[in-house]
Amino acid sequence: MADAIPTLAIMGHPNAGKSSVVATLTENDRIAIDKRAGTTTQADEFPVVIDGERIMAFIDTPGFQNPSQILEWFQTHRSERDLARAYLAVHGDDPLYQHDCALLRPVAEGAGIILVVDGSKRIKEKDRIEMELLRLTGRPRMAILNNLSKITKHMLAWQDALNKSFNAVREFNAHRATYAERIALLSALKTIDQRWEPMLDATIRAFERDWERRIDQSVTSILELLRRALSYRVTKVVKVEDIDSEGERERIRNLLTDAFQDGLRRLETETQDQIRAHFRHHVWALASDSLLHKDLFSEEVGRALGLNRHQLVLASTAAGAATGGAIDIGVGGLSLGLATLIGAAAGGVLGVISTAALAKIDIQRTLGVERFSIGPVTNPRFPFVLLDRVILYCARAMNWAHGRQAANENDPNRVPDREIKTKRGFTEELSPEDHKLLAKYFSAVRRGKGNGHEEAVRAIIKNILRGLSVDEIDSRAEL
Ligand SMILES: Nc1nc2c(ncn2[C@@H]2O[C@H](COP(=O)(O)OP(=O)(O)O)[C@@H](O)[C@H]2O)c(=O)[nH]1
Ligand SMILES: [Mg+2]
Repeated sequence: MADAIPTLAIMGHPNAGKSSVVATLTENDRIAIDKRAGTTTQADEFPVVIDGERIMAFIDTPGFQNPSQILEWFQTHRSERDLARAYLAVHGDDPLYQHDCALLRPVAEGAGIILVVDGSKRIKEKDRIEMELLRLTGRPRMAILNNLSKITKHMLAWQDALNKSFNAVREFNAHRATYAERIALLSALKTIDQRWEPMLDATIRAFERDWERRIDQSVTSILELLRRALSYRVTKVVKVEDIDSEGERERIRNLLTDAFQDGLRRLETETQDQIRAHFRHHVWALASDSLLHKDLFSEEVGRALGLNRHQLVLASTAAGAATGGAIDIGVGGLSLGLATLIGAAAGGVLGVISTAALAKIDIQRTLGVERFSIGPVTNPRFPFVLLDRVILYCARAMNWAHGRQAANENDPNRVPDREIKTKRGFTEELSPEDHKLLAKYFSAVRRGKGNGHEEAVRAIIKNILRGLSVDEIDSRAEL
């Protein structure tokens, strides 16, 4: 088994965070994790699958029940070459030893060992027993310090104790580990068994390729969102006799504006679903004050994201796009072939920062009906806000550890999140040239074009996404 792909048995106390570590390393947020001890009752194998191929496996174990009993046996049978295998050969069929055997079986079959400890707790006698018995197995073994709370005063003692019995000791937080930290952990596994080196190198390369591909897929989803959102229109046709007053027209205009905004919200949600799938997330918890919780057209979102006014004017002017504000209302009577444009109005507003409408509403009369239509988006700020928010969503998808699942975020003892560098818009930090390029692209896309700038825009967005998963994200926001 272990000859085929690197296989590691995750061991440790119940509630040390074993299942969480496995969930994070295998990016599987459907692994059962529970506050109550004993959620994991048998050894389950969780493979890492890339391109349909199993490239390594982690075995989530239930944790030790009688470590002193196993240690005693190991100590009196030291002459055995392979203690785990010998233990199973003797006790394998005895129902009394079922639990210990289930625990040791993967090791007996050749798996390496990862011991997970909660570094925030004091080391107890039971821990020393576990360390010693794992040392006696003679297997390649690494220890992971998974700090479950803010308490760090025991960490040094753990480091000392673990260093004596393990080939490698690493801090790894199952709730906060980033992509880079996962790769670093896999790299460190190479040092505990040289025979795994080629396999793990291949595994790491596969991970890196896969990560790059997810970024590409996400950029594709984002470009698709921009294309769809910026060319989006809503039309409503009403019989002339049903419109008996200007008040009725006003009502229809409002309905149309609502439908338009709902449509844009829906496009955003669909894109978010795609991005979440690219990064293999099914569950997570958002902090209640997250910008991702806020309405796309809300004041907070409008204020926090997108370009500042100065940048926007520069970019829009260069792109030859309307800077908003000016909307020709009341060009009544303009003839459009058979149809007559009988009115135009501003539809929707974007946050507090924008004085410009989101889009223009036209009303045309033809053959006994009035055709109300809204869109595409004319507000020059909106695409930057939309882009920033979908990037923020990517940051969340890329940096949320799968082992965290939808953990209770209100625990006062929990380690605070690192903050993201850019609390405000990501696009705001781009160069004026990039702003112009984006503005040109947005204005072309509005007219159903935009292919000419697409490659350059793809490169800009890709570069931003790459920057979201840097090695040291020491300032990460509550996303
Ligand atoms: N705050 C925090 N909680 C964690 C972390 N790792 C695990 N937990 C929590 O500790 C509890 C036990 O975790 P679990 O992975 O099921 O432990 P297992 O019994 O060793 O498999 C769960 O409530 C987890 O959410 C961590 O890194 N940080
Ligand atoms: Mg478990």
